Amino acid sequence: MSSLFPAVSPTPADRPALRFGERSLTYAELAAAAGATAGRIGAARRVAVWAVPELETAVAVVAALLAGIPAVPLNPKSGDGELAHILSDSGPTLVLAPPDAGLPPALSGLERVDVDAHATGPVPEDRSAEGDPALVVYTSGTTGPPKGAVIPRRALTSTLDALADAWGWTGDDVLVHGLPLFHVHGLVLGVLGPLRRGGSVRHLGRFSPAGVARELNGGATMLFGVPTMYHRVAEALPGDPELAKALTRARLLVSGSAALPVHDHERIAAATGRRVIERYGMTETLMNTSVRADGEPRAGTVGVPLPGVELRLVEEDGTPVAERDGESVGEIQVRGPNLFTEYLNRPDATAAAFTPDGFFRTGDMAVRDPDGYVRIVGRKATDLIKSGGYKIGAGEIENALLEHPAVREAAVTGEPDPDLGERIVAWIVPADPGAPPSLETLAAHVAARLAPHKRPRVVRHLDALPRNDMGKIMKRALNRD
Ligand code: MCA
Ligand code: AMP
Repeated sequence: MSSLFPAVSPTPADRPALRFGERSLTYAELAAAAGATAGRIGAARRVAVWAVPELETAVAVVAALLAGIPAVPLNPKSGDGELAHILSDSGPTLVLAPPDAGLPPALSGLERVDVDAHATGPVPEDRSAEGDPALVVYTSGTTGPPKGAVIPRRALTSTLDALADAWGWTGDDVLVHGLPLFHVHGLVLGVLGPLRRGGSVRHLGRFSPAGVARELNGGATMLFGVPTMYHRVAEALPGDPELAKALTRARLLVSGSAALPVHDHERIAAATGRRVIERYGMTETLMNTSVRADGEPRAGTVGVPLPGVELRLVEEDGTPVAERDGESVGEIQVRGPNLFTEYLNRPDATAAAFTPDGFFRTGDMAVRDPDGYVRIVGRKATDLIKSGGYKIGAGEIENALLEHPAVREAAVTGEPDPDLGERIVAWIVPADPGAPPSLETLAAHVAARLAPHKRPRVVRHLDALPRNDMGKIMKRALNRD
């Protein structure tokens, strides 16, 4: 039996585990398919997973976890340079992919193993220790290429069990979502979460309010999404009684990855009588806090620390912020079994991320209410942008923009956006002021090099970038006026 997934076994045979569109697997079928795949990757050091939103991705990750081999999920929309970086950094032995997936040239040097979702093989004996690496998930920083966060098995079990406690999450729950499967939200919470409970997940392939309505009206009990998805639900509600009915009957609506605007929270509450629960996490920490299902779902807060998570707010000089007055701001630092182990091949970045007493510095700024509820009020780094729930480093985009011949100088910022939370703005000093590059040109240029969610949505032309005496770009001086 697997200590991560006790329910992934040949019995009981007909309990539903996964459904992607028309295709589904019971627990017995998943055990057989993942067992067969595990048998084919047995000696690998690490495996890459071509993380399209399909059944095979879930089978591949479960197979790797059953085999005790760390999995590196790849965004199938990554640019060639991004893929090359992840492959050289993480050194996977092979890539797992659906049989019909076309893989880009950047993966041509890697052995390919096609995942057969209907193969049969035995579940391997569980020989892993809880500190062993389970996943390597790449996450953007302010500068430089993304870093691989090494997530141990203990972090998966502790975070998922803490969420079960906070949300009353059981094997009777049926989760619906349309999140990508190469990040913690969609993969760990959205696929491994239901499987650890012995419940099931229905993946929409692609998010839409209509898909959410269909599944929640057809027996699903929980919805996970990023705020952009809840914004689109809130927009659709006035004209869609089926959607309103669906949300009203759901057991739990959960938002995360970025702040849910109070306006969207209130619109959903007014139309359905249901309040969306927010939880707060990070690739490096998995989940830290949540509003509890049996607690008060107050708009604008991410709730209380999860069981096992130590959370403190600290000032710039490291002094703890003791006040729970809803006003005193400090950086959130966390410690607990939910934390990652290290950034792969980056001892410098790993050391910088932790305090001497083992707390992880999240970079998120927050206050605490008198009853302990955490409210996130900002972020330390202006060079990290959250757009559609994706974390995006300004530096990566600036480097891509500077490769365009029509760009002399570039600075990237995020600005408020009602749908995406923040939209990416490119501030450009054109090489030829008479022929400045258009938004379409630069968006296509960036989308060809990086994942398309990193493309700018707005371009503004300047004669020069504002710089301080040291020559550093003053991003806070860049604004609409
Ligand atoms: C558009 N596209 C392009 C271009 N423009 N492709 C190439 N060149 C272009 N110039 C394509 C895109 O690839 C995409 O294709 C489609 O057009 C739409 O793109 P986009 O506008 O970016 O998508 P959207 O509709 O605005 O997406 C909104 C979204 C998405 C669905 C909410 O942002 C999303 O899935 N967000 C989830 C992020 C997430 O899971 N974050 C978790 C990390 P196609 O249509 O084929 O897709 S945070 C985390 O894990 C922590 C632990 C936490 O707390 O949760
Ligand atoms: P990532 O590195 O992509 O895992 O993103 C983690 C970041 O997302 C956190 O550091 C927060 O800034 C943000 N985040 C996640 N959940 C929430 C939330 N519920 N409210 C506000 N910000 C959030």
